[in-house]
Amino acid sequence: MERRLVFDPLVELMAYYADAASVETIAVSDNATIEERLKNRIINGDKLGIDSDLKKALETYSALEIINDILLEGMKVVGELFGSGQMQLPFVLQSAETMKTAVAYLEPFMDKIEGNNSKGTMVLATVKGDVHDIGKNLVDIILSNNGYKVVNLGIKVPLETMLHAAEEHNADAIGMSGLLVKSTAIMKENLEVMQARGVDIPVVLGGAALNRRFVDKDLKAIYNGRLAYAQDAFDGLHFMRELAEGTVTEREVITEETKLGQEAKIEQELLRTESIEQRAADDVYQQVSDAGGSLDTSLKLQREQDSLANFGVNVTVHDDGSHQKILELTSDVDRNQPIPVAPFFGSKVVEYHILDKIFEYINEVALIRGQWQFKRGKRTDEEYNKIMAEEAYPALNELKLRCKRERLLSPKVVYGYFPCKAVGNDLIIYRPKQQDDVYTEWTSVTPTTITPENTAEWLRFTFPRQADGRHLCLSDFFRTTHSTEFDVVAFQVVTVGSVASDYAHQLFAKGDFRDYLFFHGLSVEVAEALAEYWHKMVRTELGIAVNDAPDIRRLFSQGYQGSRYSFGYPACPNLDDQAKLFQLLKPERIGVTLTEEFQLVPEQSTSAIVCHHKEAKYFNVR
Ligand code: B1M
Repeated sequence: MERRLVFDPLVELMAYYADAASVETIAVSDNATIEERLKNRIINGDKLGIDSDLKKALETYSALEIINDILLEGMKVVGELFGSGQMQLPFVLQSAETMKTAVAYLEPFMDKIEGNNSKGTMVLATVKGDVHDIGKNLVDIILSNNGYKVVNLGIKVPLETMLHAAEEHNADAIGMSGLLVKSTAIMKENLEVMQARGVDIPVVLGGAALNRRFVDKDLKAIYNGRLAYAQDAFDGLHFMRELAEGTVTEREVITEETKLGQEAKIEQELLRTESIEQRAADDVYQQVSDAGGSLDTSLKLQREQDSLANFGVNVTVHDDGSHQKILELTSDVDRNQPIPVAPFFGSKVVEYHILDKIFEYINEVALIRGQWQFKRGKRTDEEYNKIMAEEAYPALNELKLRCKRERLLSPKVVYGYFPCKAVGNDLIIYRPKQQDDVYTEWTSVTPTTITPENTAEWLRFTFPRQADGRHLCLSDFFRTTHSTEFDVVAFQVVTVGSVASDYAHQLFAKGDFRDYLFFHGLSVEVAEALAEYWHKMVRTELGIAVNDAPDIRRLFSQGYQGSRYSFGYPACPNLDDQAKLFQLLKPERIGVTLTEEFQLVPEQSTSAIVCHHKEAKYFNVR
């Protein structure tokens, strides 16, 4: 049974992101006072020639007064404009850059006696096992340039390191960030340890896998210290502001009684906003997409269709060859689809240098609206198109040229085709019996010479099955062990190389915040584009690309036969399957390694299992 998209995910996604506007530049008249000029420079992100204005201001004010009373007032306006949806993130970062430039100019004029002038200190880290950097770094940029001291400990940070740093720097709060679902469990674990040790320092938590409900309901119940959920970097700033304003500077002591009262209040609030919160949780889920929304919208569609349909479940008893009776619960997926002929068995490494080809596969919606956060807001089409034409696309075009000129991206692929068969929820991958080096194109077993005699089981994946709906499981898209035919599955790992991660880090370290956001966003979306492009190559080699939608943008919403699933996605959520994929492909050959928490290094890398079956589309096993 083929499932069809009945609406355009791209259009859906554009509507989803169309919720913020951007602000016009504030004109600075020649008669403006020096205070106005400086404040407006911050708001406009105008750092060119700021030294002369600062020099003039120093005739009247001390360096500290300039920072606190003039420049930070400008940043406050920036925060308000962002909060009200009138200013786009890239412009906020440009303001932060200007702030940083100004502070660097003023620093030598500050008395040593003025000591630590910060409004408060946050120890900030991405939690253990998680490599995601950008969200935390945005928090760092916003806080540091609003007068707070940030001790940024980096990624994969164990709790001990955070606590040690908090003590050493006499921190007012700890900020934990994390994008993985697992990271939410690590945050919980951290809070439990802190609670057990009687630590009650205020903590703020952020990251895409979290939601307010989880923090308010589950996490607040286990930690006596002040705890807050931050949806974005400015929420982190508000939290620190509250601390600085004294509402919680004397660490809030929550007695059992007040805690119970607080819980009741939360419960009441949760009940009242049940539907809103549920929607918010769904929203988080909706955002969970590497494909810039196509995954989410496809899933949404699938969910809608599933809720209307009444699917049968097949239960069969069979013998798996070892004379064991297996009770098999399967879906109604057609197991008799023709199997495409693989061009080879085994794996290959490809170094790909034609960036322009990969650029064609960039999902610009995911990049411009998702990564760069240019939002449409209440602007008319005309106004928004103007921003696209004057800001977003020139930035994109310039950056593409820079990437080519300075070789900032180094695309590499390792991929392969493997014989396979399914049994129940397992997918068995076979290898040649008579060939030791399997990390090459196999010679002893080819798609035309394969037999049960010249192959042996190599490894097997066990995928979860949907508890309801169609009862789908990834293994359903392959021939079973009953069949005399071997099926074929492809795997791929792509990267744009550590050169991209290094360059992004350099931009952040230099304080080129806007460029950092732009380049990091582009580099991760190019990794995704390379994955999309390579999936296209795989379909072409399998001879099924004839079913591709002609418009590349339709490919982002699975306008092709089969599917590319990444481990960690809703259909195959077990990230530890990455280890098996590494066994099959040895991606170390293209410089990609796996952390103990199954994260890919360099960051701008992604892996996938590719199914050719017509019914293989995104689904969710939750
Ligand atoms: Co992928 N990825 N990804 N990915 N990716 C996620 C994280 C995922 C949730 C998507 C999904 O399920 N479909 C999922 C993890 C699920 C899980 O845990 N099981 C996932 C997966 C599975 C993977 C791979 C493992 C897939 C695979 O290859 N098998 C793979 C792993 C990569 C690796 O190991 N290096 C992978 C790859 C990739 C790309 C390379 C293609 C790309 C870049 C990844 C990267 O950034 N390093 C990518 C992307 C783009 C995403 C999503 C779509 C977006 C991430 C992002 O860049 N956000 C993501 C899904 C999602 O988040 N919606 C997803 C932009 C960034 C600025 O936001 O960091 O959330 P964020 O920070 C925000 C707020 O959250 C908040 O403020 C920031 C600014 O507003 N915030 C704080 C964050 N921390 C805060 C702290 C605070 C306050 C606010 O105070 C302390």
